[in-house]
This record gives sequence, C-alpha cells and structure tokens, in this order.
Amino acid sequence: MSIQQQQIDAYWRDGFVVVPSVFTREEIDGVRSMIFRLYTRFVPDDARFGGLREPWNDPRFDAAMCELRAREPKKFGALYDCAQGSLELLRFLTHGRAVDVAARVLGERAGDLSFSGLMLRMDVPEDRRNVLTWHQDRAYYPQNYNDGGRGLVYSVALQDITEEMGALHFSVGSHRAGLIEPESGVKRDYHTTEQRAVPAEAVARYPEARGACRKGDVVLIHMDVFHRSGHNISDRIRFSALFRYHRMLADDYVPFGLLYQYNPYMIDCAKAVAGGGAN
Ligand SMILES: O=C(O)CCC(=O)C(=O)O
Repeated sequence: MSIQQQQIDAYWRDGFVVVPSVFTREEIDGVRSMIFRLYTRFVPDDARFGGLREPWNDPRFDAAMCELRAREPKKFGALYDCAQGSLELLRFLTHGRAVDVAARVLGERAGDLSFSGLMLRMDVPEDRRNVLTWHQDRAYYPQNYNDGGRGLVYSVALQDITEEMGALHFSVGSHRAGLIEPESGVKRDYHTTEQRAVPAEAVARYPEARGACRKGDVVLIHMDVFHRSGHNISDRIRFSALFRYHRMLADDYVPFGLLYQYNPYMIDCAKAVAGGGAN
C-alpha cells in the first residue's frame, strides 16, 4: 500500500507518521530469513530449528539470538555487522513501492533522492548500550544541511512493535524547532552507539507520543523531530530496517563519502583461516 494525503499532512504537522502495510509479509520474510541464515553461519548446528518451516519467525529464534549475544558477544556483533552490508536489506528498502512513499512525502522524483544510514537494528530486551536517547537525525545526517524537511528517516517494523518492545517515542511537533545544538557526541567503542542528545529542557516543551506499529508498517520521521528509542522490556527482539532519504538536487545538499570500519573480530577470524583452502 502507498501513502495517503492525510498521512502526508500528519507527517508535516507532527513530524512523524506511521504508514500501515507498506511491506508484505513475504518481503519481510526475505530480510528475517537472511538474519536466520547469518545465525546458522555463526551457530551451525542449533538443533532447535531443524524441523521448523519459518524459524526466523519463531520466538525461539529471538531467544537463541539473545543467548548468542550473552554467550558470545563478538559473534553476535559480527552477525549484526554482516546484516548491515546485506544486499537483501538494500533491495528491501529500495524497491519501487518503498521509495515511492518517501518520494511522495518529500515532493521529489524518486530518481532524485540520495540515501544514507542503511541499518538493520536488532534491539534486544533490556539493552542499554545501543538505545538512542532524545535526538534529531540531522545532527547525525546533515546531507540537507539547512532544512530537515528535505530528508526523512524511514523505519520499517519487521514484526509488530508494541510499547513493551520499545516503540519509538516522539516529541510531537518538535521538528519546528529546527536543529538544536546537541549535548554530546561521544562514541565510547566500536559497538556502542554515539549519542548526540537534545537537551532535556527542549524536549520538555512538547507533548510525547509513541509510534507502536504492525509488521510491515513504516514510521516516517522528520530529520528535525526529537525522538528516542523505547526500552524493550519484552522477551522478543525488536528488528527494524532503517534508511534515510535526502533530496539530492536541493541547494543545501552536501554529498558525502563513507569511512568503512571493519569488524576486528572477523579480521582475526579471517586471518585464522587464511591459507586454509581456495574457498
Ligand atoms: O529504532 C530505534 O530505537 C532508534 C532509531 C532512531 O531513532 C534513528 O535511527 O534515528
């Protein structure tokens, strides 16, 4: 399903909107099954999943991923990093219907958009390391340097996301404040998310809402709206696929390059197998 005019109006009024059923169950299964295949690359003989038709949708898969994270955090981190570079994920977020939703909201031709911030979040229960505090995305992604309305954040729910699972929080209407100087910009280590926080007194000026949504829904987020991760107090992982779209022909568009960071654990693993065979 594409986006309706009243949803576009709500987006510009509130700074965010949930657009229902943009992605089909089959499309989401494509991404979720890719995560499962990565799991089997790191945990090859987990007998729990032998007879299951869709192990990636089974609660035992969430439990197994949480166990891996607790037992072998480096492997979990490697799995996570592998997923970020997946072609399946890129295809999922760039097929025609997906892009059309962003293009319509931004009033731009799909072919004149650029993208950044491709990400597959895996928010495990009770995590504190990678939850984002109140922030604006333009503080991280200034591709449209002067106007947060020329880009947007696109977050796809890969299962239902309830408040208990950590649905996003929003300061309704806060995008009208423009970009606010963030409080800090520290990234403690390779696996910790950098925080560029909006000061609490700015957040306090706006009413708060939460973006609970269903599997396949998209949450569209204005680049300047204050928002934060919810706390996942459920026993499921909150999987979401994220992307940023930017208007590339706008006069404030700043092109960019990426500095690749390579997963240190996987470099060690690759060195250990070097010379071990032609494959
Ligand atoms: O999904 C989340 O928990 C936070 C995502 C977010 O706010 C962002 O990437 O800007």
